[in-house]
Amino acid sequence: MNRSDAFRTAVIRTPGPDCGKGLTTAGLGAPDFFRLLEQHCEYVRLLAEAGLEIVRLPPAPGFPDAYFVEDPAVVSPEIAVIARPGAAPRRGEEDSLAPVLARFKPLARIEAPGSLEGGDVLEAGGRWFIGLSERTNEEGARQLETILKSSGHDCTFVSVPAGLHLKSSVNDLGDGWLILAPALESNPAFQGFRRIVLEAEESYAANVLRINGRILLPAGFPARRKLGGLGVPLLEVDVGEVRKMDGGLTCMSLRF
Ligand code: CIR
Repeated sequence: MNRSDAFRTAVIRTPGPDCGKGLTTAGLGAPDFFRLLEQHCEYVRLLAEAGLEIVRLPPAPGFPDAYFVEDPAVVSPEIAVIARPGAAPRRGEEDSLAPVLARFKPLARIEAPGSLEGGDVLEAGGRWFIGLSERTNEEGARQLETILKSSGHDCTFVSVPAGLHLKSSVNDLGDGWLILAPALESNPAFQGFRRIVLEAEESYAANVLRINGRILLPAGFPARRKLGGLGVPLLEVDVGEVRKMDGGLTCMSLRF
C-alpha cells in the first residue's frame, strides 16, 4: 500500500493578486493572476476528485508565495512539523498554517538556526529523504530527522544538485518507482528504487504528484510517454503560470 494512495485531506491556499511579487528564478515573465487562479482551481478540483477533503485557506496578504503551502510545513502520519523557511521573505507563512494543522495533528517546530522547506522533503517507499539545499540547511534537516525518528521513520539526507528543492528533481510514483531528473540519476540514496529518468530539458516534469491511485503531471511534457507503463491513470495539469514562479504540482498542497 502506498501512503500517498490513502490521503484524506489536502490543505491548499488560494493565490492572491500579489502572486507576481513572489520569488522566482524561472525567467518566464510574470504570471497572469486570473490564469493562475484557473490553473489552481483545476488542480484543487482534481484533488477533490481524488477523494481528498479540501481545507481551503484564504490568500495571505504580504506573502505572495504562501499558496505554495507545501513549503512551510511537513506532515507525517503522526505529527505536523512547522518549518522555518530558508527564504527570508517566506518566513511568517507558517504562522497562519500552524493553527490549521493543529486541528489534525500534534505540532513540532523547526527552530533557528535551522531552516527547512517542505519542498525538500520526500516520502517514498516508507522512507523519508531530506534535501540539503539553499532553503534547507543541515541544522534544519537534523531537527526534522530527530522528530521523524521519534516516530520510527528512517531519514536520508540528499544534497540537492539542481533546481529549487529536492522535489523539483525527484518524486514518488508509487509501487517502488521514482521519477528523477538526470541530476539525481546516480545518487546512491535512490538505488533501491525502480527509476524513470527524464531528459535534462524536461526536468521540470519530475515534479509529479501521486495521489490516491493516480498521477498528476505537468501538461505538455513528453515525459508522459515514459509513465504509460505504470498502469496508473495519468492526469495532465496545466501549471504554466505556476511554473513562472518556480512552483509545481507538489508545492500547492499539503496532503495527509
Ligand atoms: C519560492 O521560490 O519559494 C516560490 N516562488 C516557489 C516555491 C515552490 N515550492 C515547491 O516547489 N515546493
